[in-house]
Amino acid sequence: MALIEVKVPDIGDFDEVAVIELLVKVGDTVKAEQSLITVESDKASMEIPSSTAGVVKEMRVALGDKVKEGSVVLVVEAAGDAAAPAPAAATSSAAPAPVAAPVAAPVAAPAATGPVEVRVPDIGDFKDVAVIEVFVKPGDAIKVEQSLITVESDKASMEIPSSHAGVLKELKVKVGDKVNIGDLLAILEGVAGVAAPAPAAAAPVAAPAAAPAAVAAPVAAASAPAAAAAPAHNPTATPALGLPHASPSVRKFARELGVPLEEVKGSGPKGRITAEDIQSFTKSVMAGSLQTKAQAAKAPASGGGGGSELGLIPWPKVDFAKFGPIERKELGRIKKISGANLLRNAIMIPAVTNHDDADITDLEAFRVATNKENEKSGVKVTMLAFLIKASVAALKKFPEFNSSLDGDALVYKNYWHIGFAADTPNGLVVPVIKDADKKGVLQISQEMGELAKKARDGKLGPADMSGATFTISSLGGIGGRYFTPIINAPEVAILGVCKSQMEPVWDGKQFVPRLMLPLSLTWDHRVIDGAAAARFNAYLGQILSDFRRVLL
Ligand code: CAO
Repeated sequence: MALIEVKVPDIGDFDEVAVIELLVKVGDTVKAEQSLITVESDKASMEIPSSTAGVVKEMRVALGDKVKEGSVVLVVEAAGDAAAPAPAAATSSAAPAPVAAPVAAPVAAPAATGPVEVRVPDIGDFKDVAVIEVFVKPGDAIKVEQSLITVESDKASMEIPSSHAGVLKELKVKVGDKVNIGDLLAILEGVAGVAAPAPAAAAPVAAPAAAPAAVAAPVAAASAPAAAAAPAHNPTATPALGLPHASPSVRKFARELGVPLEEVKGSGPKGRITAEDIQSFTKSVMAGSLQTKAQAAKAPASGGGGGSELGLIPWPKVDFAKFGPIERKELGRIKKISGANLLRNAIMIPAVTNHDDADITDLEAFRVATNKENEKSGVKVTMLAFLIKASVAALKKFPEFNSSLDGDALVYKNYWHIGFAADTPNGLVVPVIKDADKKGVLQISQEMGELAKKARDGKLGPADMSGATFTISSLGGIGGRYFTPIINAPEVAILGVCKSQMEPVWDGKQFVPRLMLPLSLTWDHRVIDGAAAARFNAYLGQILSDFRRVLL
């Protein structure tokens, strides 16, 4: 089968027009007259149709390329002998009639002496084309060639320029009106020194009779193709390949902002996209209430932003099933919510973690003894309750750890509500012991037990989980040495605790066995300095090693 170059036909006055849309790609089967690309000048856009049917083998133009009559658009393998046009027709060179864009009046025309009528120039075979935009209003000072309105057929849109300069006295058309050649658009009042064109010059240069073999003519080219140049033009056709309806100025506006037109919902007649649609689309994307397809494609499978807003490379997309059997499970509600919060806090807080050890030998002995004594009461005193009490003492000594950033100000809180991370079958939650400073270790232990049970049963209410000024995350019952907990914003610090163990500690004379508790304090460097963090940890360690200090 023959390979045929499809070329840009005679598109009239247009020279070096930009390719703004590619409507087909390699491998597509195209019909004769199917639109292949859209080109655009500063005043009009038009679709360039195929001169032949077949399969696209090669694209010879890319977005942004400038083309003119004779430029090869693509190479098609003809569908069959019957469908393959004669070479001359296939290259489109013989196809369309010379056409011309609406041309404004020459400036040097005789001066106007009174009101001047501006009429629809010869726009080729266009009949009853709809006015889709009106750019001017009575009182406006109009320049020669200034666009007054945009008209649109189903394949092309074009702006109609003024043939005269003057002040717009009366506008004779409105959006939705259908216009034809010669229709009165506007009445201008001549202004001093303003040229009025000779009637003949006001109309664009009409296209001569069309060439007969016009299959490759730009269908309804905005530059006023001659009648027979677009024989297969279907006035009832919907836009080709779902191409959005938008005037050249709107397309330009969208391109300037990087708005993907095909994703904008048009609010104009027949779904036409207006400048306002572009604006509201942009606003929605900026506000985060809308994602473009490109943004969505970059998002990780687990949802949320893809990091593109941070200039990160896209999240890796791996077909895990390629490497072995897999099972896919949706994240639970708590994981989804906490995940988003953790991500924000990890990214937005310049966090540093200090690790330290506290000698809790005596405290643990005291705790065990207390629990023995209180066996009958049913309330078990936990190490975490002591940690909460000790933390309150440290927070009181170092108040910035109990604060929150509010813009450029620091809000110091004169209450001490301590959150504790609780592991539940559904995920991590953080219930809060309110007014821990006013409660004894026994009461804290009891409340913690109740809150931890509520957490496991999924019965915590928002009030149980709000208002914390500092959080403790204890993995002590599980194991591990140190970790780096993530701050629970808007708090500014969090204490991570791991499993205590007996260690040989040098007492100045000898190694003695001591129960050492690993502490990991993460703090917000915008609020807290490293020295303060080290002091906080050291003070906390002192309290834990001799709990009587809490009373001081
Ligand atoms: N070192 C050594 N042992 C410890 C310890 C420590 N720091 N802290 C607690 N333990 C031991 C206790 O002695 C107890 O042992 P026994 O059963 O022998 O008495 C056991 O661990 C359980 O401790 P506990 O009943 O006192 O519970 P807890 O106060 O430590 O923990 C709670 C309660 C709700 C915090 C816990 O169940 C939990 O969910 N922890 C996980 C928190 C978490 O996931 N943090 C990570 C957040 S970041 O992802």
